[in-house]
Amino acid sequence: MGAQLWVLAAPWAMLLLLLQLAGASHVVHRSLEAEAAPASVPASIVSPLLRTGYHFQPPMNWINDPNGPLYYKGWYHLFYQYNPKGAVWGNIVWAHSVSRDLINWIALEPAIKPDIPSDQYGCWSGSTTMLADGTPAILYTGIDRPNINYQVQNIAFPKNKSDPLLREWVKPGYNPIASPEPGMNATQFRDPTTAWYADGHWRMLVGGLKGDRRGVAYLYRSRDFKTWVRAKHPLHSALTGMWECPDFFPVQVSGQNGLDTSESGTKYVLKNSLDLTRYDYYTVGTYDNTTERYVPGNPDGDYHRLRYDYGNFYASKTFFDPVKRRRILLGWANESDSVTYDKAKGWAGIHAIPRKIWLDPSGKQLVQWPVEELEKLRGKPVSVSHKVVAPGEHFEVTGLGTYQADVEVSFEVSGLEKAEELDPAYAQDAEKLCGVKGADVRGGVGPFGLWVLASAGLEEKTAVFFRVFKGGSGQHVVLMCTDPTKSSLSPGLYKPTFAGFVDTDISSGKISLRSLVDRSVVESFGAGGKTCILSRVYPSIAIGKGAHLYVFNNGEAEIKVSQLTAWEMKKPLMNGA
Ligand SMILES: *[C@@H]1O[C@H](CO)[C@@H](O)[C@H](O)[C@H]1NC(C)=O
Ligand SMILES: *[C@@H]1O[C@H](CO)[C@@H](O)[C@H](O)[C@H]1NC(C)=O
Ligand SMILES: *[C@@H]1O[C@H](CO)[C@@H](O)[C@H](O)[C@H]1NC(C)=O
Ligand SMILES: *[C@H]1O[C@@H](CO)[C@H](O)[C@@H](O)[C@@H]1NC(C)=O
Repeated sequence: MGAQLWVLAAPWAMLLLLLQLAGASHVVHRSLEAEAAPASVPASIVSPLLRTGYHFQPPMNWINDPNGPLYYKGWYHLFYQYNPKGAVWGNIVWAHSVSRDLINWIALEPAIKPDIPSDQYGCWSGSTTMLADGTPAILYTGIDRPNINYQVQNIAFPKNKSDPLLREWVKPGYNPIASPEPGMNATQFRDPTTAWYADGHWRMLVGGLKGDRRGVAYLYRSRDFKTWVRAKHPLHSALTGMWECPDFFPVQVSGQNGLDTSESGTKYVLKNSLDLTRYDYYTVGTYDNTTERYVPGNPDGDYHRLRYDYGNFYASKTFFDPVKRRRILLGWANESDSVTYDKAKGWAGIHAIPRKIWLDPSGKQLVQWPVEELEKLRGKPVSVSHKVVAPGEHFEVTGLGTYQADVEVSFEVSGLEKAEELDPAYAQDAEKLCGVKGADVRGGVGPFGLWVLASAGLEEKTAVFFRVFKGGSGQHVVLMCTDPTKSSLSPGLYKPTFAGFVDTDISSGKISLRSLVDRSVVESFGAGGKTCILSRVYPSIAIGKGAHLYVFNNGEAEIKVSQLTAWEMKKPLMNGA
């Protein structure tokens, strides 16, 4: 209730409410409690207490990729892959939501639905581009024949450019604007990027697969945004399997500001979603606009090393926000329960909290941080400072509802000499390392961190933690890990440990962690956003008021919490849910 009052305090929220009352929302309200679950589905799974509160989602049904985010005449627009008919993938349309702040969302009618020959069997992912005269254009993948996912690229424009909500889109008769050519795999040709302009030409990428292993970013050029011609060679390719949802953009070498996709940068980022692993990998490199080639800075790490998120995060897309001159990353997180559970719940899929991204001063990787607007949802803070956690000890953070919270903590470790030796067998594989050195395996320096969504008796807990190792040549190696293996007593859940290394200098002993806890999601940012891990968990007793928050230290070295601040999070407007 408090949250509702809060959002209404904002003048624009009144407008949003009016829009919703006026029927702008296509969504059907229904009570999730009213659903009777099949006997095989644990009652907690269908409980509204496990439905995320402040992460993006429609009121019901299946969602996947974020599509075509953009800012237009005062509104942020987000389109997304959506099944209007159920909680499993299928019948995909471009659903459409708008927001003033990237946090409170209003659902509109779907923007793109199958209704022309070149998209009649599906309207799949794509992007928006702002043309020179201020017209936004959508490029997206259409499926044009039944029973075989033959993929072509289409274009759509707003019907009424004066409508800030961009409710209606028209598809010109010259669609499709790109079709598979001989030698290209027609079922592996999708997800056009935002186009960029240079030297009289627009350019855009389409993801593809050559042979059975080479992921490809096909490059297309156009003078008029209507006739597109494929360049002889792709912008880039690598032996990784199919590249879905490519994303290509310039970054500033210093500071946190972003660049418009058409501005030239000294450095560029090319991200691809690897269909084989179902994770998003990126490289930082250079782009030569005369040879039209992208060269990753670290060829060894070409699409194996850096991930936006080392957890459950896929098919992401960025856009440039001209209001705050920042680049924002949106990504999809699927469920980690079963299809039977999803059907019983009536919903599946959420989006991660929008993250501002920028290049780390090292130039080697990106840094990510939840958009500052999220902080408007914070309630009264609870703080702990200068608290020592002895080896094997833990303490509880009380005074707030921790099932829907934002937790920021700065740790100080001493006794780095107690760090365990890093087994070289795991030196390149954080995930395996976390698999053998989970939160309950006693260590030297760490594991230390948070137990979130934990039950009072600790039968259930999701651990988000760091663990420090001695690497070669006297360097320390920091592992960040989310361990959900004890997250739930419910059967039938997917509970992998997720982990990434953190490229930070731990010699000062300082490292920070932020965790966004939201009922069935834990989204964490290590060392100020250098390593991020999103995990979906479904506790059975650590739900609602039964959820507790602890700081733990399961290492031999003492840990100090220099500062911890936790906020209970309010519920924003979420598409009428
Ligand atoms: C276009 O949108 C504007 C702003 O919402 C509205 O005033 C106008 O009536 C619309 N025009 C048409 C033809 O629908
Ligand atoms: C296209 O790629 C798919 C997936 O790897 C493969 O099964 C199929 O045989 C390929 N088709 C052609 C014509 O190469
Ligand atoms: C091409 O790249 C160069 C070097 O980065 C840059 O100075 C130039 O502005 C770019 N040209 C265009 C048209 O963007
Ligand atoms: C999300 O669900 C898990 C468990 O079913 C799968 O293993 C992942 O591949 C899937 N992720 C994506 C991006 O589809």
